[in-house]
Amino acid sequence: MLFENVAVVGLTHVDAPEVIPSSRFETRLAGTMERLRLPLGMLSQVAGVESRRWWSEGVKPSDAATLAAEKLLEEVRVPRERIGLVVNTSVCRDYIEPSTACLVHSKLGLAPHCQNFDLGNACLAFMNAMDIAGALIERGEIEYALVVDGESSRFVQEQTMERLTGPDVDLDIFRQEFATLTLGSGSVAMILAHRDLVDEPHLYRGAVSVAASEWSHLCEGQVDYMKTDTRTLLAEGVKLACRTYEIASEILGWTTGCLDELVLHQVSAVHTGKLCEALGLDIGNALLTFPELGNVGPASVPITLSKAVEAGRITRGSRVGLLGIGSGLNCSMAELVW
Ligand code: MYA
Repeated sequence: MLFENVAVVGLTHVDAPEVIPSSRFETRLAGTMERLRLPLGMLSQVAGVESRRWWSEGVKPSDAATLAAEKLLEEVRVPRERIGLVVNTSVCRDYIEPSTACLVHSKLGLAPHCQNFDLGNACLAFMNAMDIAGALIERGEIEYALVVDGESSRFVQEQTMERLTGPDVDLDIFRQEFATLTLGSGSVAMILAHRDLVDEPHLYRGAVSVAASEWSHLCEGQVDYMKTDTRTLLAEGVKLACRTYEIASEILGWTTGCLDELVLHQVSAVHTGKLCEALGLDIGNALLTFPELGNVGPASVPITLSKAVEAGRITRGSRVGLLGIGSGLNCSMAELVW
């Protein structure tokens, strides 16, 4: 989906308060890892995830998302009654029903005419929501759209460690659950609008997406359990990213070195290295947040974008590529002209 008139008004993130180093997980799992002859330090040394963050006990996904949304509304001063859509994109949710978006709508005191719904597509949902919001804005259906995401990896990681300390855990079980330990928590919010409503618009040019749903079984998650075939996911994920990049290059006019900043879905050091090698991209153009935050699911791309802006890596006129991928597998690549 490509746009002529859609702008990002602003975005912001909130870091969850508790820093949980990977060494804490590995101390807990040391007995199992020694028994299975797995090297200690894999999370930080091989996956490159040194730590992740957790919300305090009891913080719900809607609380986390609302924190980011309130911070953003304070920063951009968009009148709440002019927001026509709020989409929550988190994998984590307060309940199966009602939607988490509905809870955020209520906590923010948004208007009755403001549509609210969840959009679920694993790690890709935030980028998908930017497209849905963009389409409604381009058609003139709404003035402002708010996209939020609040992830909490605490419960699934506590449950995973509990299981992995069991005496019956074998190498296959450990390998299937390893990726769960790379997850992290955080929240993010973005407001989009028609470019004419914004003084200095950051243009959202749109995205291309490619599906490879024959690989939908490679990473399956429940509230307390996630099973991942890490090796096949890496191989097929990189292949899909290569196919998507080819189409993005054609449709968005990407040429070697034309993007000033690459905002990547944050999985691990191995994934980032293989992706950049396969696409011929300069890893120096990408801010890496997985070492400190782990994989924050659909919040990874917008949190990394927000941190790159905050760090001054992205300035007015920068061409920014958003490279997202999610279990399914689905891949989207998008461009912002900041
Ligand atoms: S889904 C979440 C997916 N997240 C992960 O998979 C993160 C964790 N994975 C990794 O960091 C790497 O895959 C690891 C393997 C480090 C696991 N459990 O050569 P190798 C050991 C325990 O196969 P690598 C999502 O985000 C083992 O000792 N130990 O390793 C959405 C082995 O020795 P041996 C394991 O491939 C979709 C040694 O490592 C495991 O280099 C994302 C070396 O083995 C394990 N599971 O790394 C789609 N595996 O050989 C993918 C190996 O003797 C996206 N070991 O057994 C791809 C592109 C990314 C960005 C895209 C943007 C567009």
